[in-house]
Amino acid sequence: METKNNIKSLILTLMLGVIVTGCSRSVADDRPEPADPSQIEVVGELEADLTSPPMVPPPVVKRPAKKLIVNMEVLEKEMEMTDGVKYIYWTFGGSVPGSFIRTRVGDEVEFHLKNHPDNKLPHNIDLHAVTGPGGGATSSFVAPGHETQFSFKVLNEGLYVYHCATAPVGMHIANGMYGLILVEPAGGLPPVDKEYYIMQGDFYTKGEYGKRGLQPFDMNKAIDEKADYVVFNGSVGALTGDKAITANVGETVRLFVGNGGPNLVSSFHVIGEIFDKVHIEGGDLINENVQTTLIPAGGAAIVEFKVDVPGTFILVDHSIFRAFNKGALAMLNVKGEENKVIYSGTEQTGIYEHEGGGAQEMPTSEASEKPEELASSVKEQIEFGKQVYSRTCLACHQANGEGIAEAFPPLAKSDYLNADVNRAIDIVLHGKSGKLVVNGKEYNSVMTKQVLSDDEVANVLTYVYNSWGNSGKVVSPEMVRSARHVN
Ligand code: HEC
Ligand SMILES: [Cu+2]
Repeated sequence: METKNNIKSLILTLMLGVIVTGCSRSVADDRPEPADPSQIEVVGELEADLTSPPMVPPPVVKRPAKKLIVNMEVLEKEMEMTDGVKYIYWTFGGSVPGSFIRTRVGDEVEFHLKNHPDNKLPHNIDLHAVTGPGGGATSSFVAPGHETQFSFKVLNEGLYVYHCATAPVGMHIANGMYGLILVEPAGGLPPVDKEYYIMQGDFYTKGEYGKRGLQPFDMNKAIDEKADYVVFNGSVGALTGDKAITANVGETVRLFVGNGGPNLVSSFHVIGEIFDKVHIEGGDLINENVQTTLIPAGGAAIVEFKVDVPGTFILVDHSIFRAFNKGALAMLNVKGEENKVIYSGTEQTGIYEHEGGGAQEMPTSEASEKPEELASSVKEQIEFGKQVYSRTCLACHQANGEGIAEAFPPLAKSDYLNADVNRAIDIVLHGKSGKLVVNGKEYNSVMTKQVLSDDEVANVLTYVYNSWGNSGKVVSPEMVRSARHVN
């Protein structure tokens, strides 16, 4: 009896021991964190993985709060605003927007801000995710060749803008000094298939949109809020063509969208998609089934949607002249099976002919008045022509000259184009409407008259004729001049 009881209690003790140790181990891992984020203890240290746009670092998922070391370097560097236009950008980490920082609630961020020795100006950083004076700006002022360090506890989840706050603040922001910092909740955001980083910004240059050369910042235009460029990710076409973001049919896409300003608010919209969810202003409140979300200057939003059909989806600021005339246009390419239940191709053509079908004129510009750099060789004609093409024709005839089925005829290997050079000149000068057949396919639409100088027309057509398997014809400004005088 005694022994039996002893054995029984021994077994009980052993079992209890197993249960208790088992429990205590899982308690250490899954113990609920204090509700007050300032009380969350950090476990170990981690160097933050920073990414340049449109990529974002991997999700935090279940990692505990840590001491997170952020190493960020300010770089002043020349980059392209659009074909043929250069600009001296001031950047956090070498890109516009700056490197993406991904944290979680409770992290203790140790921020190291370096100012590269080749830079010309002092800078600092104000992170909207920081609770503290100047969002860090008062502690991070740093001269070229120096490094500064400050720490903050991450208290509020959400998507936040960071920017330089060195005087003149507007100028530092206008030159590209902004980016996003994401604070995930404990356990992370719900998983999705694709995540991207997009940020709008407005730019002010001495020369108007497309004016070639290195363009300096224009303070007066910035004060008047008259932007020459409104772009996603720092330049015209940063996310179009080969650089478009991508997804597959059936996937859920999450966009971290910020607006650096300095001046303009963004009416962010994706043509042909509806946002299933929007974290309004980057916070906790989720709105559903949204067409266009307003993103203030110095604000952000997280938008999520499932892509159901293949195609190219155009991301725009729906203040629409900014999209089609100032650069605020990006692309999402979705690949996969069509779904005719959701969307079934062309059912009617000619919908763009609502203005009577006649060739319409583009509003006049000073294009013909401004002095222009003349091409001195065919090679230069092609080079300059490519720039005209990117600014003027690409939106319709596409980067590869293949056009868009049913809407815009191809210029690549176009039998129509190659058959008659004078007719092509005439089309660019005077526009074209009515039926025409290109490579066996009929088009019945309208191309507006293009307001270009004789040299620009000569260059763009020479570029077109010398690209994508076309005949290699050279169009001279004289040919354009005589065609202009016929009409
Ligand atoms: C707003 C959209 C749009 C723009 C911008 C545009 N085109 Fe077109 N283009 C069209 C359409 C539409 C047609 C067919 C018109 C019709 O159906 O009568 C066309 C036809 C043509 C044709 C004859 C058909 C062919 O494929 O060979 C040529 C050549 C041409 N465009 C060249 C240009 C060049 C060069 C530019 C830039 C300087 C340009 N287009 C800008 C829409 C555009
Ligand atoms: Cu700065």
